[in-house]
Amino acid sequence: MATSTSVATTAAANTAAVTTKKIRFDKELFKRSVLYNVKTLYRRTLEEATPQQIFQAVAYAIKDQIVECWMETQKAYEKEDPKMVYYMSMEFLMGRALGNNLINMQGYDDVKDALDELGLDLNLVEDQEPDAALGNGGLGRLAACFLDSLATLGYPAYGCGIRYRYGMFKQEIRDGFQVEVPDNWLVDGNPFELRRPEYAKTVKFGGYVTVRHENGRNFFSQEGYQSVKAIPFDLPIVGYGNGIVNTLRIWDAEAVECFQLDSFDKGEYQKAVEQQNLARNIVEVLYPNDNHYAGKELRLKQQYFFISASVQEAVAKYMRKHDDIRKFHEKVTFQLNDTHPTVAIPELMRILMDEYYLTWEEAWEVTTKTCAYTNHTIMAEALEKWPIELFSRLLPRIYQIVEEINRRFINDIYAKYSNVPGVNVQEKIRKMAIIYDGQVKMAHMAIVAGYSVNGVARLHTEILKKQELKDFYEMFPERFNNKTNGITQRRFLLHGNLLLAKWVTDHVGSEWITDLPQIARLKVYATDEKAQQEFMNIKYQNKVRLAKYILEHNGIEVDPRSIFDVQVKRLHEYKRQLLNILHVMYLYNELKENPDMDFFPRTFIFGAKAAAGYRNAKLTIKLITSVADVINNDPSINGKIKVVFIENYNVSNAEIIFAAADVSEQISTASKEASGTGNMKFMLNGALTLGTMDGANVEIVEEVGEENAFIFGLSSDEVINYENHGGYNPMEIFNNDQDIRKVLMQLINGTYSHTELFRPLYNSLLNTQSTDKADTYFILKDFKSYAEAQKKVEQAYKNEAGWAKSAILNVACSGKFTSDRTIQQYVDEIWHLDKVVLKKN
Ligand code: 26Q
Repeated sequence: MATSTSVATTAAANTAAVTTKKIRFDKELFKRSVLYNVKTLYRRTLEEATPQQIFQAVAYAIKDQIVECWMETQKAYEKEDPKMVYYMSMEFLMGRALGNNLINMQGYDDVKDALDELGLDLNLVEDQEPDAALGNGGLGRLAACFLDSLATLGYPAYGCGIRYRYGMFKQEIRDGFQVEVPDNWLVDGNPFELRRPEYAKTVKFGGYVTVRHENGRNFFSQEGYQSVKAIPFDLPIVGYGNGIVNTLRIWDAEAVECFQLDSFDKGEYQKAVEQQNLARNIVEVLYPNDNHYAGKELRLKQQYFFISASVQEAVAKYMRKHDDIRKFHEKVTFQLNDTHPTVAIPELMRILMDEYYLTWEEAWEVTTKTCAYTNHTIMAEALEKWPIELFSRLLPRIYQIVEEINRRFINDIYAKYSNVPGVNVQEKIRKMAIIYDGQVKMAHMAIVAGYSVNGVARLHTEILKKQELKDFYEMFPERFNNKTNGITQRRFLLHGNLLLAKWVTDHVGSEWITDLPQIARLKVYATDEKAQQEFMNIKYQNKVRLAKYILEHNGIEVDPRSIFDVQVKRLHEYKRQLLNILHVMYLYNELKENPDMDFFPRTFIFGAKAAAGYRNAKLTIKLITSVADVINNDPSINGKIKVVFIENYNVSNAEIIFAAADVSEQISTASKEASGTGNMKFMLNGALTLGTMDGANVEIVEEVGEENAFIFGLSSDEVINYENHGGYNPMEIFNNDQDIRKVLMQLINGTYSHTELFRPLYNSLLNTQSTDKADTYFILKDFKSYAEAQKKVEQAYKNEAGWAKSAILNVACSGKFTSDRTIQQYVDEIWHLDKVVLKKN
């Protein structure tokens, strides 16, 4: 793919054309390479090889091609020495690599043909690859989309993360309940990864700190600690059609010393076993919590483990080329994906002071110019607060540094506010301190020690500034900025929806692949009858594909002519899957009472994983599957409603689901969903949004027009206003609305299960038993408005031309929501990187 190249960096956002490099695909060579790989890896012929072995052979053949460009790119970075961004994240929800790499190498069709000639189906080969599910949901998938955009735009970037032995659990539905099954994604080996033992680092935990005073300053040293060796594995991130290949570096843990087999000293042996166990535990499994903080010691170990290794490597790499560590921030920036990687701040301070002997002031100058923080939530229960006892025991030197950051920050608050009339400075300190009430508040540290704080959608950033982080915004207004999320159209349209991608290209050319706003040229086709029919036909074929998937996986038959109404996302009370299923129960009641009513057939599709310990979330899954069982098996409604719960929602089946959706359910309680990114994937695939004015829905509606979406419910201001006045009284609604009362009673009267199973859900909405607040997510409050919006969906769908028009306009107006735009804004407004262009000689 690459020939010999020269390099040039260009100013950010400038006009220099990126030389398009297409893989020079040699079909015969590729076919020989696949056959050769099957032979050398497995001692088999193609006919004897298992499907998994064939996948491995194909993947290795592709990797060989990627490696050329990977080396070229890294050589170019080495030579040009551009500023780099390190995207630090506990999660990278990459999904499968093979198809994505082929798409970005512009080799998908060629490889498909070559495999055809070998009698192989590329789709089936792709299906053999396990998802790299190293993430929970939105935050992790965002990191993956960002890496795709960084490579495609030609920006020098590293992703830094953890090589979990077990990623996000596989979800099985047994007897209607979620069962978590371990995801042993590495069993067959990962053909795309490269182990790099030459870059291993040592990470220290526990022990105590000694101080030595010499030449008028203190020297700190951690003693009596336990060490873990961090070994990096590199994964290639292929840019689209530009020959650039960036790196995602994920760290594995190993014991520092291996067993001394000749050592029968009991203490030594014990120590070796302990170190082995410590190392194994750290990277064993991804915590499956989404938007919920769990103060687990192992989680903090994971955080420090990959951050210490990544920061050490960033510093070492910088020092290989430069001699003045005081200018580190000119060549390096760290983007912290939520607070999870925030120990990067004291870790960088530690290295600068304890290993490079900078003064506090010098180290602070560098650190605060290096670190930037992205906030992904306003939900109080998701904020990380570590108990001092745990934090200081595990990271004694790091804790000292955090204490000093806190001490100095409190002095700053005091200096700024102690003489301001009307300001209670003690109150400010109580609210803003990094260490308070026995806890270390990671978000406060990330704001105080960074140069940028960003929210992930306009509304979210405004709420941060006006409510959650108001005091910090007042103190550091220049640090706050918005970066509305985006998604990569290359995975979620070009790869996930081949039919629509081709249709778009046939109508407006292929520029949209790297310049999504060009897709707006489709607007003229929104009212074109032929285009409408073609569009609806493609949607139908994608619905047939999903119906087939559902039949295979769920054994449920669904009608592709019905409205596909889809809610796929993590299960959380604030996302209100409960509102959706209660409405289904209501519709079913209507239909039972009035079998001849005018009703357009509807398939309600859900997909969601619940955190393993989240009772109400898991019960909601059981409610959905129970309602599905009753409704799907009731012949009296003639199949007018079907309810499907898709097992194990993940990146791979998401591509099939988005392509087939008519209606995109984005129904979070206003103010709670920071952005959402699924909403964008649906829009790009021509689904209409049924949603609240929350997160990025606000901006989606702004782009496509309210007439092409279905908006309902309380506004974020109304929600926040209720919250500030002690909530609202759902009992009033229950008492006055017959329909709602009937549905709620069905939760506890045995309609869908024995009477007590769903009692906790009933209680969460009404709470007749305790003094806890009821319906904290305003489900009953928004119910009527939601039901009305759903009625409008049905009316709109009956007008096929009108629906097609709106759907095409959704595709056409999705340009803003590419992660290419988001990344360009990070580059221009936060990171200030230069593009690297590979030029053919
Ligand atoms: C924290 C501490 C201990 C264990 C787990 C966690 C943890 C893990 C994952 C906390 C939060 C998360 C994930 C949060 C997340 O995915 N947030 C979503 O981020 C998206 C990208 O910005 C937004 O679009 C979504 O609105 C937001 O919910």
